Order: sequence, then structure tokens, then C-alpha cells
Amino acid sequence: MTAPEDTVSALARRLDDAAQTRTDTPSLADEYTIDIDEAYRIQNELLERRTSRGESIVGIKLGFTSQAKMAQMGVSEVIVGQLTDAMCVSNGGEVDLRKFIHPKIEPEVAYRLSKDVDLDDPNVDIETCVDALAPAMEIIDSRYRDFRFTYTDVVADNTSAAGYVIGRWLPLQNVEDRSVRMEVGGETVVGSTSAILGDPARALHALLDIARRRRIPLRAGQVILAGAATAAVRLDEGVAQCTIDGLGTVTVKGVKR
Ligand code: OOG
Ligand code: MG
Repeated sequence: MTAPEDTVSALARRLDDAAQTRTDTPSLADEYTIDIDEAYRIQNELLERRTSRGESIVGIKLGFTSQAKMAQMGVSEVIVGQLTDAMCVSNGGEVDLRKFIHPKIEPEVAYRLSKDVDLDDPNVDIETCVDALAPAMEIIDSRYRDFRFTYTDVVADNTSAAGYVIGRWLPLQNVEDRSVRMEVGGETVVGSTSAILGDPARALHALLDIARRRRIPLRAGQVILAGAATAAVRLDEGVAQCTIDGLGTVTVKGVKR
């Protein structure tokens, strides 16, 4: 069946409850045929539930902008999710892993919007609306059992967004092909920023395209995560650290308390 309006609300509640109780839930696709418009409506209702609890939307993230992520998760469309202040972890800080179901971490490039983006201006140049970039890591925590989901499932689940940490902001520069190294526990993954659509700046253009179609506001001060450069790694207790050539290092420590 397709999802009528009350089903959209019920599925938003189901995903929100899963996150709040740290209990995974089966893929929605096991029971429903949800189209991509409905999936973004579920995502919006999910965010309304968070903002009604006092969280505010502070950024936007892209997903599946790299082959490594598409191959890892089996989804090949670029997707967009929303970041709230409650998801932000300070660089060098600690994150309580008991807030999550089965967290993973991945290396990202973050951009900072310096101007509101006029989605109705056909000539807007989104690259002139950002003024800084930084190395970053995203903590993802799919609310679906075993991280198994379809394209519409993951959009409904706010693209697995759960946490993020941003390194030192630097002036805007070309980061087309910088080496990326992330160490998590004993595991090291290496890659290049070119894995992100050939150049992370292209993620900004992909975002503008989706934001126009989905009417997602892009506002001054917001953070944009361009998408992971490598596959994600399971996050356990201990330090996770990511270094991007020329941009420096960002770290976070997983704790359980
Ligand atoms: C979905 C989120 C994908 C990225 O950077 O590609 C994503 C997931 O893998 O659970 O954030
Ligand atoms: Mg990501």
C-alpha cells in the first residue's frame, strides 16, 4: 500500500521512537510502498518532532555522494538530510555511544553557508554562498535493523543522521583531490576528497538541485556536510580521528556513561 497522510505521521513517529528508545525497527519497505515524495514528508515530520522538543535545524547533509558509500549501503541516489544542534559534538569532545543503536563514523568535508540561498533565483551561484570549509566526521545511526534499508527508507529516516563533529574552519579553497585518513580504534581507512562527486564543491550543486525540488531552506550560518569520502566504520569506545591533507585533523572520543 502507499502511505496516506496519517501513515506518514505514524511512520515518522515510529522512526522517532526508534531513535529515542535506541531500538531498531524493520525496513518500512517490508510493509509499505513509499515513494520519494512521501519519504521526504516523513523526514520533515520527523524533524518537526525534534524541533517541537526544542532542537533547532543547524545544517544539511548529503548522502551517497561517493561510490564507496553507494557500494557499502546499496543505494545509488544522492540524498539529503537535516542536522540539528543536538547532533553537534565539539571537536576533541566526547560522545556518549549509549545515545545510539549501532553507530558508525565516516570522514566528511563541511562547508559553511554565509548567505541565505534564494532557491527561486535561477542564476544563484551556491559556491558564492559559502565562505569556509573544514574537515569533519559524521556519526550515522540507521534506525533500521542491521543498517538494512532502501532508498526511500533511508530518506524517511533523515539519512541516518545522528551526530557530527567539525574541525577548524578555514577559508574557502579548492579541495578537489586531498588525501583523507580516518583512524577509528585499530582500523584505518584512507581515500581522497575526489571520491565525493569528483570534487566536494559539486556536492553544493547537487544540494541546490535537491533543495529546489524539495523546498529545503538553505540559510546563512548553516553547516553543509558534503558526504563521506570512504565507507563508514563502526564507532566504539575510544578516539576516532580524521585528517584531510591541508585541512588538519578533527577528533571525537566515543564513551559509554
Ligand atoms: C546513510 C547516510 C549516507 C553519506 O555520507 O553518504 C551518508 C547511511 O549510510 O546510513 O551520510
Ligand atoms: Mg555522511
